[in-house]
Amino acid sequence: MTAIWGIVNATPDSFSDGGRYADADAAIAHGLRLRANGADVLDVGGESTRPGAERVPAAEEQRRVLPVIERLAAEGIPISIDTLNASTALAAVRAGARIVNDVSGGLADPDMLAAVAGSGADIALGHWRGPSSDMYARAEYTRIGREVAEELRERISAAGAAGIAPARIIVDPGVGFAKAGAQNWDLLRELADVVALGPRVLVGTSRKRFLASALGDDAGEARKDLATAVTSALAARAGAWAVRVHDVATTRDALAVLSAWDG
Ligand code: PMM
Repeated sequence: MTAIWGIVNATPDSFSDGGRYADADAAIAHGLRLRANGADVLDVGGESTRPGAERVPAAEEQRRVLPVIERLAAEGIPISIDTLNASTALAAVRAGARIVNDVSGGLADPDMLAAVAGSGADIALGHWRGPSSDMYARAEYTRIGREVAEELRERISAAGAAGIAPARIIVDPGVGFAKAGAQNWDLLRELADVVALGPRVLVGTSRKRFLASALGDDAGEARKDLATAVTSALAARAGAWAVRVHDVATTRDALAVLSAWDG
């Protein structure tokens, strides 16, 4: 069955003034809830990669994520670290993370692939064409599935050249990264091109902006989570090995229904 990656944001909660320990405690509690709801992996991140997001210094990113990773890994939960920084990836693996989730596929930090190679961790390589601040300027495709697969193939080669064994590689088509609106639906429809590359495929659609073209602009979180469960089940049907979601319980149910349907 398709695995579920639960998203744990170790970013400051702008609605609380509880300070750093309160933020870490909240992220840990959230991770434990997602695990109880059926997450197979917890994906911990300390820097937003959303469109238009500004970069966070690596030292601050590590201050946010390391206590959270240490605690959740100590519970025996498989952890991935969502980062663009090689130094954060290494520190996270030392703290117990088993997978490095780099949405840039090793492009943002020239040291990333070599660092992961030496660490023994698996790596998820995302399809990426540049920083979140201006990624829509690069959202031009003629046949998106094939182009994304081709660009991911280059990242797989680069990871291999850096010494990462093929069995340690996961690829991710990067829904929302340098893709606007309907391009994301086209990409999901053509997911077979990415699955055909060979490595395990991770797909992240959770609460993303493109869902509005199905639901309307005013859909709240609950409706976006339902839409995410549907897109995640469809991605699973199309061959995804794992899906990355905020609301684990809804997607868990959708995957269970898919599995019952398939018998
Ligand atoms: N999307 C976001 C962050 N990290 N990692 C992977 N592997 N795939 C994704 O699609 C992905 C990611 C951005 O979404 P968020 O800010 O809601 O977490």
